[in-house]
Amino acid sequence: MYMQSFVELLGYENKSPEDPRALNEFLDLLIETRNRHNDVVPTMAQGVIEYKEKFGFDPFISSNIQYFLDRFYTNRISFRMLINQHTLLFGNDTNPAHPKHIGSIDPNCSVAEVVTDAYETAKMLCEQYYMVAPKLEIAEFNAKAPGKPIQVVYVPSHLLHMLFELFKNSMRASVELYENRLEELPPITTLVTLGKEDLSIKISDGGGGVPFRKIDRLFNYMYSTAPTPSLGTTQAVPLAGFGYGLPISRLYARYFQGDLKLYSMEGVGTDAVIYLKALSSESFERLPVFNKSAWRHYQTSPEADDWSNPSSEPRDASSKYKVNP
Ligand code: P4A
Repeated sequence: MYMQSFVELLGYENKSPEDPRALNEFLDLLIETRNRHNDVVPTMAQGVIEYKEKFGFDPFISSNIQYFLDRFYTNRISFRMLINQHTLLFGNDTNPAHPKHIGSIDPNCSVAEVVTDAYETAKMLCEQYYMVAPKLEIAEFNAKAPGKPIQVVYVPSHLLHMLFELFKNSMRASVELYENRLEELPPITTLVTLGKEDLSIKISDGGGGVPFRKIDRLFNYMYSTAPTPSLGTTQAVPLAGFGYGLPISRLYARYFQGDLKLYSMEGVGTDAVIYLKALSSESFERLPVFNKSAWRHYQTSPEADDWSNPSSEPRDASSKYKVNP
């Protein structure tokens, strides 16, 4: 797929952007290319499943897969964004629903509106599956311009993707913890804040939390890829996807120099925080580069652990995980 797309797009390398026919064909090619790559995430997930079935889980392979897929999906986010910009700006005149948007960018993205939108969508799924959903409470604190609504130059679809994922997690944790005392189901609270440098969005739930030891797993592609119960069937499990929701959401946040962090307190609940840059001048895109240092990542084999391990002697360098003995 990538070979075909690359070769086809190279066919336009020397064509003039002034030629309206070439421009129209290029537009069609971009749309075709975008469609060809629609199912890349589940396809790669299937690859990870098949690897795990054959070889089992391996911490060295897992860290290489993590490194590779983070870079691969960042690249995909980037060129889908470029394709979307091109097709939206060259395709039709203006987006009737959002005349002020520049392609997929909203120069005045109201964060609280996207929060509400993401919550409502997650709530619908949650109610379909559990017959109930936690309430939402939103608060804003604008430290830069007290009292003014919080806006940012951003891609609303990226923000919606991240928030939707976090709301699904919070709803699932909350409803499953309170299933026998639903009248006590705690609300999900959201705090949107704006400072000089950061625009932060915190989603807090009383869903019982995750032990600290298990937090990294929620972002791990290899660990969280389970043979999905719903592939090819109509009976989907609404609040669980491929398990790639969190790692890919974090890539969306990092793509414009932000981040996504989970702060969980086991026994109580989880705070998920999305950090965005408040200033568009600092939201330049973050892209992987391929160089010696990237290559070294895949070549470096794990040496003996340099921290003590209560259950065994430190593993020596001839371990089974070593790739280049
Ligand atoms: N407690 N807290 C969370 C989860 C549990 C949680 C959870 C059991 C774990 C896995 C999952 C969904 C929820 C939360 C908010 C988050 C993340 C995890 O943003 O309450 O599916 C992947």
